[in-house]
Amino acid sequence: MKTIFSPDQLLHAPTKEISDGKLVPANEIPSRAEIVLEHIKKAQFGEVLAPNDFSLDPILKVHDADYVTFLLDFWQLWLAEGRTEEEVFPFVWPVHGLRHDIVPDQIDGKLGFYSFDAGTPMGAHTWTAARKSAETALTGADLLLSGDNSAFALCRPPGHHAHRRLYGGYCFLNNAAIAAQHLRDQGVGKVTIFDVDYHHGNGTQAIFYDRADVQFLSIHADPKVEFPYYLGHANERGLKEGAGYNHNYPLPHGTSWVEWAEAMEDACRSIEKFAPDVIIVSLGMDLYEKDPISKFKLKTDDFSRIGARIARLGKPTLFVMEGGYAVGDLGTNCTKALSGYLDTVTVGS
Ligand code: OKP
Ligand code: ZN
Repeated sequence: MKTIFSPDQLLHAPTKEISDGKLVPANEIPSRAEIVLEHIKKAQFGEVLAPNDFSLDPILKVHDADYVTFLLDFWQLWLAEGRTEEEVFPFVWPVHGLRHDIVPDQIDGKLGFYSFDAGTPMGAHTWTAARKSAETALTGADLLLSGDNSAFALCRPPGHHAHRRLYGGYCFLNNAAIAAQHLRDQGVGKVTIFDVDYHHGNGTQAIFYDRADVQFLSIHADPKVEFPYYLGHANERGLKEGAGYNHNYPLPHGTSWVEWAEAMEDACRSIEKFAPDVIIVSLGMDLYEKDPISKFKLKTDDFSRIGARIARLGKPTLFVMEGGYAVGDLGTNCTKALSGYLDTVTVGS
């Protein structure tokens, strides 16, 4: 299994975030990717490749042009308004009852217009890192298209909370969704995105909610008590042609392997029934018992079991990294998931 990563993904380096009503040290930091890379190299799963360059087209298939332009131009607009802070937070949003049809000219208005939380700082190099992260996922998708049976896109910043035209939850571009759409555009018939991150993949769900060609399944902490709060309930099953192709498994705080695995079995039955040509795993390691922002109780060895169960689905599989904030154990947990997959996989390489 090859891994894709670019050091440019480290350029987005927030120091603080707003969480639970206060300013705290940032959790989504460059060392997350560095420790995973170090462990991947030691594990010798295969080559580590730089992502290929892509035009903006595959990103624009998933995200609206005005949103991408905003991300791209953001730092220049910020400086042009004479602002000097190195990391920037939105603080006002067009919530229910306010207008959504006029994009403000002023930068604070734009920030709120294109975001859904205050926990996701932007800086001078956020766009560069986010674009590389998306290209890392796209390169992984291309490896599957050229015959590899699996690949690991070491994405950072993560992607699964990013909507068509909203950033939030540390995410700017939806890496998994961009890879899935790219696979579809290159002739792959059906794609499953299986999101095992502790948080609901609200962005991915929303992007494919009315589609039958991309199945979405997410096991996560119940949004009644956990971020991202406003999406991820069990009765969200998809719309129009997409009805029946969206599956949410909200689980309570304190969930450990047995209950989590039960949800996973149900999800795997739905995946088998859908019979995708490719599976994309939104691989979050924040299920871990020691994760500083999460409240599930999975242990290091449980990540091997997750990887092994995915291998038994027997489909070409792209792993796309999402969350995981217990940095000290993140490399181990990630390589456990991938080695669990590799030790079990039967077809191809
Ligand atoms: C991103 B990913 C709640 C704080 C929530 C945002 C979490 C984003 C997670 N106590 N902060 O899904 O790992
Ligand atoms: Zn998460």
